Parts: sequence; C-alpha cells; structure tokens
Amino acid sequence: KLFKLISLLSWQDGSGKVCRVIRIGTRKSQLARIQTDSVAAKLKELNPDINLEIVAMSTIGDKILDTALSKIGEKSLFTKELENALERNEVDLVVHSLKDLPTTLPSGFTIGAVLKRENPHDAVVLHPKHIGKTLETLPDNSVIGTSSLRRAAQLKKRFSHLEFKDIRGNLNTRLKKLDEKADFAAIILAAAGLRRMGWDNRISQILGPEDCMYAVGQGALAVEVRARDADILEMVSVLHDPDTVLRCIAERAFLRHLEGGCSVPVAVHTEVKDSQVVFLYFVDEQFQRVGVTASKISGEAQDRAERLGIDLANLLLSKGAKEILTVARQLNDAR
Ligand code: DPM
Repeated sequence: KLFKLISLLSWQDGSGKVCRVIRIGTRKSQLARIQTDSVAAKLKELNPDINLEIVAMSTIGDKILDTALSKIGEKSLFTKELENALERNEVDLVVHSLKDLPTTLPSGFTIGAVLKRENPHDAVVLHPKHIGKTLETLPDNSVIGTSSLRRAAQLKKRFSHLEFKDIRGNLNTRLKKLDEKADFAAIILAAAGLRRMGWDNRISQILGPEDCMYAVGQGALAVEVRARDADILEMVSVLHDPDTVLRCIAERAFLRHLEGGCSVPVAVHTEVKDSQVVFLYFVDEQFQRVGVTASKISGEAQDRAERLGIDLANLLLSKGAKEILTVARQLNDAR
C-alpha cells in the first residue's frame, strides 16, 4: 500500500531521477505557517531532491475563539484535523508546537522529530502606555491577559497586586487586543512564538523559573508522522535535537504521570547538565516514549529521561499533587 502511494506521488524528472511529493500539513495561523516553513526549509536543505507541498487547515482550536482553551475540553484541540489528514494520506507529516501535542498520541501516529528548542520561557508584552514597567511595578489591580491556567496560577501567587483575565485568539489578534484597547495592561505569551514572528522587540520581560515555569514541551517544534511510515520516519529523524528530545521526554513523562493536560496548571523547568548522550542505532526496534520515536538517540538515555519525569511526578503525587489537580479541574469546570 505504501509502495502504491509512493508510486502515485512520484515521477521521473528530466534526468531520470525519481521525484516524490511530500505533503506537510499545518494550521493556517501565521505562526503555524512560519514554523512549518522553517521545518520544510531544513528538510529541503537535507534532501534537495524532494518536492515539498504545504497544506494548510483550520482546527477546532482555531475556530472556537471565545472560550478559554482549558474550557473547551477537547484534548487534541489543535491537532485532530491534521491527524485525520495524516491518516487519510492527504499529508505525510505535520508540524506542531510540541506543547500542543497530548502526551498520549492516538495509535498509528508518532513524533518523528523534536527540533532544537527555542527559548522555552514565557514573556511579558506590555501595553504601550506601560513601557518601562515590569509585572512587579505595574499599578495595583492591573489586568494581565492570559488564558493559560498555568501562567495565571503561578503569577497570581507571585504578584498578588495583579488581576488575570482570559484572552484568546492567535498571536496577531492578541497583540491587537492589547494595543488597541485599554482592557489589558500586559499579556503573557511564549517567548518562542514571539521570536518566530519577529516580535522580539515587544518582549519587555522574560520570566525565569522563580516567577513562572514553562509548559511541558514549550518552545520546541515536533514533526508528527504515521508510525508505520518508515521512509518518512527515517527522513525526519535527522531533525531530532538530542538534548531537546531528552528534556521533552522527561517533561512529557512527568505530565503524563500526573495525568495533566492543557486544562491543569502544571509547569516545568529542565536543564541538561554534563550531557552524556550516546548515539546508538536501533535499526528495527521502534520504541515510542511518550509518543516520541528517536531510534538514533540512546535508548538508555531516553529511558532515564522518562524515568526522571515519572519519579518527579511520583514525588509530587506523594505530597498531594493529585488532590490539588482535582480541585484545579473542578474550579476550572465551574468557571
Ligand atoms: C498550550 C497553552 C497555550 C498554547 C497552555 C499553556 C497558551 C494558551 C494561552 C498548551 N498551548 O501554555 O499553559 O496563552 O491562552 C501555544 C503557543 C505556542 C504554542 C502560544 C503561547 C507558541 C510557543 C511554542 C498556545 N502553543 O503560548 O504564547 O512553540 O511553544
């Protein structure tokens, strides 16, 4: 079946070389397009003979703009339509922000590449009239826009003089809502997204772990493929960044063990120290760890990363994390 598909999509060029069209699925937002184009450019550079085509689609997360993400209650908010297209062979790979991918993928799919992480931290973008201030020096009762429970939970505790309100929409919409109205004194966004859009100049403060830890997988791009499509899996595997993969396996294992999703306030901070990544080749063994297939990265190192995430989750569970998350979910459902 795979062979048939390849022959349907391939032809010989003037020099007799076989060309194949590889279709890449993406969401329609400008950020998604920029992220997908960057992965496409890397693939083209590594495989000059391939022909890439980009197919843009809308997802539920793009269509429902008036509800906080955590309230929509659909797990694969930004990914379902793209996975359907993968399943129907309409596209061969899909580029996502890793933090939007559930820690358990539907069967038949895998993350074939996790690219080098951008700055994973959250950033403060101020309303122009507050330029020069920080979260600490903003006036009492200033309203901060974010619909991330994770951000609001941490920042409320740290900056009790501020108020937090939901803001939805893609990055362009949010910046417009901030600048053109007086509803928000500042909004909180991932530094990585702002940087990719070329809006670094709007970042007035990067939040360190003492203020606000980031979301699992934040700042890393992931390439999702059909788990059985060995050709595509092999092609994208060279895009893996070893340090990023190991950090993200640990983070995703942690979140999965806590049974968290995008509706619970779970945040992380990871670092790689004295990296001891050993490169081994597993040719016909395909282990998936929290949805990731990285057969050229030491399986032992991946196991250790996964174990680390699970151990930390267990430590928190023993200190009452389950009860806290249950209450957080109930409060969120009642919002
Ligand atoms: C997820 C969350 C948000 C996105 C929840 C969270 C932010 C929602 C909001 C799971 N996905 O972070 O606690 O602010 O209302 C998203 C962004 C990026 C990927 C935008 C952002 C770009 C950065 C990246 C939305 N998904 O967080 O500012 O590649 O990590």
